[in-house]
Amino acid sequence: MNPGPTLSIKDIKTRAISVPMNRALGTSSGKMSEAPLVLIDLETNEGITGHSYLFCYHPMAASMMQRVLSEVLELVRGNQIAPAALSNKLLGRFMLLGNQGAVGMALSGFDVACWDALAKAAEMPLYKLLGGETDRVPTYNSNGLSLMSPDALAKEAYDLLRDGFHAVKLRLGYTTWQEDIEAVRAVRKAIPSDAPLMTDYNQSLSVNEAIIRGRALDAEDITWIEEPIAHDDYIGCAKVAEDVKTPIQIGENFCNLHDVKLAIQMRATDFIMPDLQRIGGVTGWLAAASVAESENTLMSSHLFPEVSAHLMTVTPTAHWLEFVDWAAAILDEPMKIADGHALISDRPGTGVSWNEDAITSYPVIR
Ligand code: SMN
Ligand code: MG
Repeated sequence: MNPGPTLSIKDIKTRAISVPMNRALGTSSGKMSEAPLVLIDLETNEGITGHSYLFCYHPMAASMMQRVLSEVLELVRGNQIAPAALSNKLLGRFMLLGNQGAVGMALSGFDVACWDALAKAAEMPLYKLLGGETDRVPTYNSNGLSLMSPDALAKEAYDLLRDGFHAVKLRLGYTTWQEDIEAVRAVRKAIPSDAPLMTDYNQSLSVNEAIIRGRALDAEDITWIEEPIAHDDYIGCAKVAEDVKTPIQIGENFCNLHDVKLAIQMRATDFIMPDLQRIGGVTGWLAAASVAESENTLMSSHLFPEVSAHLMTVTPTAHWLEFVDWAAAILDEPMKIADGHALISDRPGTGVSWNEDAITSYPVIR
């Protein structure tokens, strides 16, 4: 193996743009039709540039994350790219402020760009550098299926299974449980009977309501019920998981290893799905995957399919890759899907690199 040259940090450049979503995401807590993204270019003194992107949830958060990254540059300029050591140093520096939210997200984006640069220097795709073998991972289409009419859901579910997908995720949390069931049945009818169907409440229910709705969903052949209640109410989540047969899925809001460990040990969830940008990038993900392994807990990903796909190949309890196409328009090689799997490209690094013409066509976030 070519260990590649030692890399040192020269500069961190960021740009914030707003990319329209092909299908709006309407959840029980509002509708998003644009993806606010921060693009990170980590330049090294050796001429290799690491790329990553952040999803900001709200355009306002873009400038917050950019600000954190400019502070990170002051702390790491000239340092060797050694992600575990850098992550330790930066988490320590921001400990008193708190490493959740925009701070933690910016640090994760930095970590992912570091790993991209390292894999490029080693002239290997990231999954190979990490010890992975397979270049394809099972994925579900998580675009669309927002809260809408049963007819619109049926049509969209059918459309989402074109282009090689075998599984989809439906957003729930209508005013009544009967409407939730109606939505599930509309989707079920439109997809093959053996197609896995995930559901997501985006934290909209009370514990009691989650138990009522979860029990109703138990008859509907659902792969998981995601975030039925407030994500950090692990006591409440454990009550729901105890009373509902369908597996509960949480994790997109885990901010560190303690969250992962506590949620699993409190039986707050059956499965976990950490988010690359909240869990600490590649470095944080690998640690979370090892907790999931030791607890025999199936682990899926949240957003960022391009990089998460690499990580799923080295996640011992890997379950499902969440696929969204929100960044596809600005990538020069968007992910390919075939036969229910995401295909990882053999390019060195994470495979994330920019389509500069496309980027200039989208509004800059200031
Ligand atoms: C989600 C993701 C990103 C923004 C809003 C909601 C959703 C998911 O919870 O899991 O896909
Ligand atoms: Mg979710």
